[in-house]
Amino acid sequence: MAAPATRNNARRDFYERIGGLSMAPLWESLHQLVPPAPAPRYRPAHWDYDKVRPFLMESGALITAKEAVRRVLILENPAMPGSACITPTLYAGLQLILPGEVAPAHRHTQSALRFIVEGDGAYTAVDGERTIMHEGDFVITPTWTWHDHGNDSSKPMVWLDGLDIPLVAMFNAGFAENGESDEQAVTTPLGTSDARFASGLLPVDWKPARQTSPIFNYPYARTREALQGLTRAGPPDACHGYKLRYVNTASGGAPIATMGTYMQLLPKGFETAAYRATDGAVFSVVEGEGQSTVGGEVLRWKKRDQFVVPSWASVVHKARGEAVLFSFSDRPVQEKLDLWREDRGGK
Ligand code: GTQ
Repeated sequence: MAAPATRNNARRDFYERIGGLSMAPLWESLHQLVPPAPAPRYRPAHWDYDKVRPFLMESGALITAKEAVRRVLILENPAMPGSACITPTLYAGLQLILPGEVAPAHRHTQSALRFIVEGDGAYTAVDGERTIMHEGDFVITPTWTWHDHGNDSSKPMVWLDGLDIPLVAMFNAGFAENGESDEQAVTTPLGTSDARFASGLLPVDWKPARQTSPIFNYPYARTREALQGLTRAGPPDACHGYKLRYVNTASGGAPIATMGTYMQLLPKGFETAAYRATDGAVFSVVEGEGQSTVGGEVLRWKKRDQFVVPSWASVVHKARGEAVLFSFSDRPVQEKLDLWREDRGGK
């Protein structure tokens, strides 16, 4: 072997020459390409609704829902500027729709979830059926379904949009098109999906045509009741408190193929045991206040705040009074690929 300086020069020269053929030496980057454990390049972050809401309302005066198509303030991970991502696989935004407005019909291959943060009575329509939304409801917009949103109530409505935009972009599998009219014709009466699919039963000969749940709206009233029931049924889990996952009753899997959705109740004063998992998750605070220590960083939250926990970051939640947290992540995708892991800190 030559002396180190000569050797390094020879290597640099070699890298330059193979670079001309669009090749690179694996040995210079092997450790980063195949890290010993997840080393996410995004951060924990928190959006205080008291600070966010005035900007949302200001956006309402700047542009109509019709002109904007979707009047949304994107929640972008501060470590990924310009990416429109909250995690490398997930998109999140807060959508505002004012009384009398319509966000015109379109469809895309990206799947969306709506989690209602503020307001009552606006609707979203999917393939000819509307659902009226209330705070805490979780509503799905399956891949490639026509959807428009409207607000026939007298108050602004704000919801958290969760989409698999970055994941679909990674596959370069995105398609989109606009509807012929702003509002879809209503072809299915209000409450039809709920009546047919939402009671843990399915019409006897019904067969799913796709992986998404036949349930359109998972209303908060039922979710809350389920959580309350769980508190009476046994002790809280050390890492999660009382945590439920939303389910596609036809498959047992997640309601949306690409995004898992969860709701958890933390009893008054409860502090979770340290926990980490490979799915980075976006949280929306439904009730109460508290704090989450995420990779050593303390995020203090209260009702209607949003926050993000990166992959493999250790998290400890602590509720002041009783608190309820909604969250979503790419866990179903990781599970399908045999990638998902968790670390319950030995508990
Ligand atoms: O409501 O269809 O936040 O297409 C981003 C893209 C919402 C929607 C977003 C979208 C939508």
